[in-house]
Amino acid sequence: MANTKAKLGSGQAALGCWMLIPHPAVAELMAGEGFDWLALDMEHAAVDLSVVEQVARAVRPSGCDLLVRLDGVNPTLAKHVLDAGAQGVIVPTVMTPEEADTMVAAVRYPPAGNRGTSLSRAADYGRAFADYTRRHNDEVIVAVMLEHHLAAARADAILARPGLDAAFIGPYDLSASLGVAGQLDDPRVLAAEQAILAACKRQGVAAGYHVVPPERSRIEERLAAGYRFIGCSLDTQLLMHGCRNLLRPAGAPRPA
Ligand code: 3PY
Ligand code: MG
Repeated sequence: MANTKAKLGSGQAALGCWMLIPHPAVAELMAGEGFDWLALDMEHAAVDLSVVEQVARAVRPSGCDLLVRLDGVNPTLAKHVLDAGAQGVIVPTVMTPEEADTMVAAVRYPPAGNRGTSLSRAADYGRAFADYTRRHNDEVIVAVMLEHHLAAARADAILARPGLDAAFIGPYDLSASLGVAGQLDDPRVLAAEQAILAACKRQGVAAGYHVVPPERSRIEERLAAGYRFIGCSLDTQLLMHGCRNLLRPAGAPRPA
């Protein structure tokens, strides 16, 4: 079973990182540092399916799980990324229980769902067909992103749907939905986050949060608050802050 699924299912935290740089070397390097999962972003980065497949190859030797953030509530894309070898999907901007159901069904083989079988890379081109097909429904990871205030208001109804491993807050979109894009400390944003966190706890779904600044203390704060599926910054921010720390240790942006 995937490490991330086992941790989330047993009440532990699974720490990952987002990837916007679509290159297997970046994935290999980051996976080797011990993240439980990496999330390759097909919503906001120039990632195509051939990159998903290359990244899937690059991360597995270290036991890291590859998750792919889809471009929306997109069952067809979910099938493609799982066939390429991803262990699961992160679905952005889920707004309703029906959308959650659609995606839970999309990643599972019949009779539980409607994913098509194949002799794909995920099934070792057919050599592992029986084994992969038998185990897959229990092992696939599905996280929904709740990142709109209307989704926060219906979080219990969405998260009560069966088959969800985690609910991930996207703080930027959540703040944008409230008319305060990027103001992550706005009281309305914080209240919506609390509503989602509380619903996660009530419904037994791991709460997730994207901590964007690459600062350990912020990750610790979220862990202490009860979040268990934490995106620890992203490759581009790690690189940017690494450069700044070398050139301007105070962290100031580049002077104009
Ligand atoms: C957001 O903040 O909206 C995100 O999607 C973070 O990954
Ligand atoms: Mg978002």
